Amino acid sequence: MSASSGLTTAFQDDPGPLSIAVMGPTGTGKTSLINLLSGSDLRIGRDLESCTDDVQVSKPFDLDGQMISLIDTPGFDDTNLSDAAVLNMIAAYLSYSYEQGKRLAGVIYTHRILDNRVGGISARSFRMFRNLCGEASLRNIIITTTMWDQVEISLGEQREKELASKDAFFKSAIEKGARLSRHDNTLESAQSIIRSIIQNNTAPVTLKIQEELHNGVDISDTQAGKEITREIFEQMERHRLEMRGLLIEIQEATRTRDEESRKELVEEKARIESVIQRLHLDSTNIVKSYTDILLRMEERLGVAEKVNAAPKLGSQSKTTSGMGEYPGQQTHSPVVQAVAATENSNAVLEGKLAAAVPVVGFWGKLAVMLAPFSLTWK
Ligand SMILES: Nc1nc2c(ncn2[C@@H]2O[C@H](COP(=O)(O)OP(=O)(O)OP(=O)(O)O)[C@@H](O)[C@H]2O)c(=O)[nH]1
Ligand SMILES: [Mg+2]
Repeated sequence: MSASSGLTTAFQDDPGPLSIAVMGPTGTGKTSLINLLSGSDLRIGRDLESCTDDVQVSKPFDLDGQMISLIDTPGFDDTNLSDAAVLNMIAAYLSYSYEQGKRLAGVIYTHRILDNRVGGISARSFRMFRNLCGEASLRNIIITTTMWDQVEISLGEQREKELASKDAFFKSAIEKGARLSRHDNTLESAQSIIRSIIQNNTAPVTLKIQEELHNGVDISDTQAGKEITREIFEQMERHRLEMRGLLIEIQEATRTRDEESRKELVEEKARIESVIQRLHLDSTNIVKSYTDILLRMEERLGVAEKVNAAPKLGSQSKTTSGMGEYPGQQTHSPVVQAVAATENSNAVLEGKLAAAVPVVGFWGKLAVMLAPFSLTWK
């Protein structure tokens, strides 16, 4: 039996490339892994700034005779985007592709083995990931620790053991079928992650959020949406308590005429006030953005219709536009471009566009509206 027949067994009814989503906190190497495997040129991060700010799809690549494409996502602890915006983007893509009949072969969750403590951010990101994926999909999930080329192997192994054995980290996910793998920045380790997803699964996976949105649940009522709201309220409550303490300190500084301290405290109060305001906006954004996305979608669909109406340049040829011109190469590619270019089986959902997450019925409607564009989400 050839390698390719082994790989395709589970998915042979689907002639397109297999889709695998890559998620995880910012800076954990998602885009680098995708570029390494696919030969794509998606932008990777420098310093501590978050990089990927929209959902983007790699150009398809061949592994053991099976075409695969990888879906890159922004991390939940993004420095520029709120968690709600990130959820909106990921959910919109997942819901949209699901309605187009595309199914995921699996999901890779990345975590830096370099981090000697798994802080609140990593834990929160993984919690969000669990809520997004649900329990039933865990067998299709590979938790990949990255950057093994930067850590002493014994130290890495010690951390890996901890990650796999502590309830706060990956233990319960592993017990329910998720698997751990390592990536040391080599093509070999990257390919073995993909092989283990494909060879170990017998069916494609539907993530919890895809199921929820498909069944008409509002984004804010999905498990992941509720988790985001809960976290936002928790943060707001913490800041409100801080604020109360500050007010008492300001009163005290005023009473003792300590002008310097009073000034500093007032500045701190203003900072916390703006954080609370931002969190409040985040909490309402999930629902409010429905109207925004509807308007912007309609605008873009108008353009897409024009694209569709125009004579198709070699539209039936899947190759003429060339692998090098896939939309994922463009920053902030509009969905219209993705629609127009999907004959080449790649697509990017513009982050800002997808940031407004819809009620499911909208996506159903959108799927119908876009049907004439023969979208092929791979
Ligand atoms: N040494 C080493 N560096 C890596 C590895 N993977 C990624 N990096 C570096 O880590 C930084 C972040 O990588 P990205 O691929 O942009 O990470 P990301 O998860 O896509 O980050 P966001 O897009 O911000 O969510 C870059 O400077 C990469 O060069 C790895 O396996 N080994
Ligand atoms: Mg990235």
